[in-house]
Amino acid sequence: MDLAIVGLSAAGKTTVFNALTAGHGSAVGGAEQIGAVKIPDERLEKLAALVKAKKITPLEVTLHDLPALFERGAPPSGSAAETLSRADALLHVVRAFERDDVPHPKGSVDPARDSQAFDEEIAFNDLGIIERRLEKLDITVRSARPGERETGGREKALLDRLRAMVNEGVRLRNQQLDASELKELGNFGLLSLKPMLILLNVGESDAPNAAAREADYTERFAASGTCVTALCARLEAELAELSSEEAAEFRREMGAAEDTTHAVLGKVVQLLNVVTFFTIGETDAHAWTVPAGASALQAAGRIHTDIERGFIRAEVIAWDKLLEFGSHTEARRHGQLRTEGKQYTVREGDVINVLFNV
Ligand SMILES: Nc1nc2c(ncn2[C@@H]2O[C@H](COP(=O)(O)OP(=O)(O)OP(=O)(O)O)[C@@H](O)[C@H]2O)c(=O)[nH]1
Ligand SMILES: [Mg+2]
Repeated sequence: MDLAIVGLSAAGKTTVFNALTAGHGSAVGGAEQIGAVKIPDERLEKLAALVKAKKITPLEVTLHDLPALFERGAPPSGSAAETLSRADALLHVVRAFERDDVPHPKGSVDPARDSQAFDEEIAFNDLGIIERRLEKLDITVRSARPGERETGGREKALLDRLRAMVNEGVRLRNQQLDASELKELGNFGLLSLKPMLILLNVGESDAPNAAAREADYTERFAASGTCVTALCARLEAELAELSSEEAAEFRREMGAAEDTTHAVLGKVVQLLNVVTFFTIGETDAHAWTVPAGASALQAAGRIHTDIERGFIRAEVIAWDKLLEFGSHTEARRHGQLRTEGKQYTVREGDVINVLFNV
């Protein structure tokens, strides 16, 4: 899962990156930093303990700390544009902290304004992409053979529809486009299609009220493709450098919520509309994701293409059922270990063992 951190300059993007990665980023080209964060999962830890797995592989999010986008109206370019097009979601850091020694590029702190303005920037950016693609299509369709003309016509109809929506101020990420349409749009790098987590970066004195701010903004901005969270990035970045006991003590003193950074990552998973499944064995207890609605065959492909190719059947059990029975053997004896075929729809928390033959 790839997450690009975006927002105005001095919004606190790098501070958020440091808070989430505990300062473990590495510089890549340009002004970009990259860092991986593991998402702790209690279910996986319990399963690992059950089978005494030597290794635990939780879900991982790759974070990209980018420089401010759309400065002086220029669209993203170079490595930033590439990172954005590959990102599964955007983490939009919106400044809500006041600080005289760190000027806000717009002269005042107004998170609702900044959030709206950023959406307008990406809408404008995407309109440019759509227009250019439509112009090109127009030329190819006119000179195409009948079969190709039909495909081109379908794409044109889709782009015309999107253009109308973007023009009306609709945020495409909150629309239910169907999978084939999304696939068709996959290569264009439309930013307004990316799910977005809006992160309100509140000041230190506001940290105890973060939950209330989050609730307020959730009501105003959240939708199917948009989530909201609030935290004080500077405080979290400092806490990330302490031991967990010290950090907990500090949080109590500050009146800050527990484990804010993990909560943020949990929201990312929620936003991406994926389900988590597990494979467990003595060597590795592993968490994986597939898009919601994915089949057992797709899950097999996530693990390894060979396993997908040689798929015979899958043994499936819910993680808590497995813990309840204590082993696959016991679960099978009680008829709780199910045998499923390729078409089975993976459920959240399934423990899957794919039997395959290559
Ligand atoms: N008081 C306070 N200061 C913060 C907070 N978050 C960030 N800052 C400060 O704001 C300044 C800018 O933060 P950065 O994290 O560098 O912001 P950025 O968005 O990465 O900025 P650019 O990369 O220059 O676009 C730094 O001096 C931070 O210490 C916060 O939650 N509270
Ligand atoms: Mg920065």
